[in-house]
Amino acid sequence: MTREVPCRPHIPNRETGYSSMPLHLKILVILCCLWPTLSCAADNYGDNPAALAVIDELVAEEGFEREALLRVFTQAQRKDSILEAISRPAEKTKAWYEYRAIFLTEEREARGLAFFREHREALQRAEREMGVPAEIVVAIIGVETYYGRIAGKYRVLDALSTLAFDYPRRSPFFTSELKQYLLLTRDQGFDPADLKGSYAGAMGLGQFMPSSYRNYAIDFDGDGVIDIWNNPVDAIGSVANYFKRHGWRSGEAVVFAADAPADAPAELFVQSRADLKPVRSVADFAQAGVVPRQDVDPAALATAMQFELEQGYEYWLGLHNFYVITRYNHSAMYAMSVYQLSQRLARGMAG
Ligand SMILES: [Ca+2]
Repeated sequence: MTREVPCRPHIPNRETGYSSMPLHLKILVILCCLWPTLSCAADNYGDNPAALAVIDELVAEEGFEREALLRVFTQAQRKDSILEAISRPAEKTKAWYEYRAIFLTEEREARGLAFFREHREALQRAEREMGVPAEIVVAIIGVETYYGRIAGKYRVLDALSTLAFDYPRRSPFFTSELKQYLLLTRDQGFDPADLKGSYAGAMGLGQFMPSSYRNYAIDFDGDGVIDIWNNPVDAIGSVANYFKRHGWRSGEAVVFAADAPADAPAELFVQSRADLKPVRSVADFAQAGVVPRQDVDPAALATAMQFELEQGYEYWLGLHNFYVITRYNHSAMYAMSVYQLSQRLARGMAG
């Protein structure tokens, strides 16, 4: 890197020159002149052309101070570990019986009940005000971060800068998230170099990306700051608000077990994230052989799912609220894990 940082030792009288300076000032001068070399050796984004373009945009469009942003990007570090994590070959897609074994454990249930007891007031208030059941909010936080225990160890600034500027395939997405991040830290008075998250920049107990934070995170304890990292009350309110804003319908069912013939055509079932939206009626599915085991409004729109067990399959019909869970993470198995964990938690909460 060729960035030049001016050497600015505090020399009271420049005329006296270096040789007549006291020893402690000489040391200061040497350290001060050495510092740019040391900081240039670190792989930061202070003079990266794409970062400078982001700075130009934020100055022009959002009224940021250029110098302040330059200081931020000088602290932003490229991390190879982040590029390795995001480029890791996708694991073999897990079958449902393997996937659920990760999330539906006695320990995750027990810790979820402990989280519920500790934050009962906020969870019940969120349920009253936003119509989203406590057990759904707890299950999301449990699946995302094990109730805040695994919320990410990367600096969000490093994660988003590395992916915006050194991961071309998804550069537009992460550049946009980086700008949202700089806006949210300015709005909330956070130091952008401080906050931690996942290698992809997902933050706090509920793993919000910066754009989700700006759109859906709320100050649920009323202290004037939206802290989804260290304040479980804000995290709970924010997850509930995310569900409310994505159309959760209070009191409605989520998913029903169904029966289907072993030779049912694969096209009936969710195959990819593009198929998650319910567009076909329960009656229509019943006619095609996917029959709910309980009474369900035949006019309700649903998606049919076929989940692989160690032997054979199980079948489900997901309704609108199931679709809302997939807005958090666009995967049917994710939504089913959250739902089934929530049902275990609900039994424990009632007991
Ligand atoms: Ca707060």
